[in-house]
Amino acid sequence: MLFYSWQKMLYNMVRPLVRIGILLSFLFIQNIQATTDFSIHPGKEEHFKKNKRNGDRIIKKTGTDTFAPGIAVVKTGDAVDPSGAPSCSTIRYTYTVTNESTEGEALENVVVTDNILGVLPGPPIGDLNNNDILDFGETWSYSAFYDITPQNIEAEEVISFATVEANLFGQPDVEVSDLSDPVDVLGDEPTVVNIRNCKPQIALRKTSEAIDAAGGEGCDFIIYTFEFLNQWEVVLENITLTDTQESNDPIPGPGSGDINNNGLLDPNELWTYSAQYVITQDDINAGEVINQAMVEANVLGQPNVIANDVSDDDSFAGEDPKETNLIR
Ligand SMILES: [Ca+2]
Ligand SMILES: [Ca+2]
Ligand SMILES: [Ca+2]
Ligand SMILES: [Ca+2]
Repeated sequence: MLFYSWQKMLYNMVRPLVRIGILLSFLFIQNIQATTDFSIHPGKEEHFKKNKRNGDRIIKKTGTDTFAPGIAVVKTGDAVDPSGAPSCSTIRYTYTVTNESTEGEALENVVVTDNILGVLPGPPIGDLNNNDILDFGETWSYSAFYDITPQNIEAEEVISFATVEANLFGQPDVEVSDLSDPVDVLGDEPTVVNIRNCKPQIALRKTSEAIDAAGGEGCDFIIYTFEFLNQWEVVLENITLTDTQESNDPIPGPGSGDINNNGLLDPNELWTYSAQYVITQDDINAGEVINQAMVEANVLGQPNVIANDVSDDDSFAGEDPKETNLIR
């Protein structure tokens, strides 16, 4: 959850700054409006004066009859690949930029910046007259793909936001901006993409039986049985089972469980391995053998997205080492 907290913290840090930035721009606009040359917007001087009283509509939607250039960006995200199929590798973000000005003002120098993707390249879809100006009534949309990281998968979600900046057409000093919202042109909330289904989970149980050379209960060998289960919805590959008792060499297997025989640990497959350990005099003197196994795998095609688990002695949930009692 570290990444989640970091994202959230960053967002919480940035949000007030952006708001302060918007406010400062707003105050700045109020000052420059007093001296703005209105010759390029004949008839708008009165509106600017009203605007000075009522504020930028994007900052506070107060006035209904003000001349207030405004802009909004709505950012949505889905964990899909470029074909649109569900994915745990990429998120497609879509940014919808609207001209929220109150009296048909045009906006230029539109720049959309994402906190995880940087400045979005254009051209956007929706510049109907192809003049690079966000005319009143136009809705521009951008899209971009984000590569999901192992940290994102660990956090089970990706939290992000975008900002849009522009200026009133012909007036570089009259700036407008907005912080994105996932739904509402008036909102400023982060976009949260849930990738909980992408988190690989594997669970390992290790049981044992001490036997004699003839196969009955005894102190010659320990037969270990390792069972592990893919508990999530993604396919795992490169499955490696090791044990503290043995060398670091992986234990060969599986003995059973690869139902479709593809060498991959598919969702809900339960693989079973077994290994035999020769009991030593030291073990007998100690009265028990204690050890623990670990299984590790990665998501198919994503070597950096690792699932692993340390064995429990009687369940798929715990982390207790296996104690094999040798006292007869
Ligand atoms: Ca246009
Ligand atoms: Ca907003
Ligand atoms: Ca399989
Ligand atoms: Ca465990």
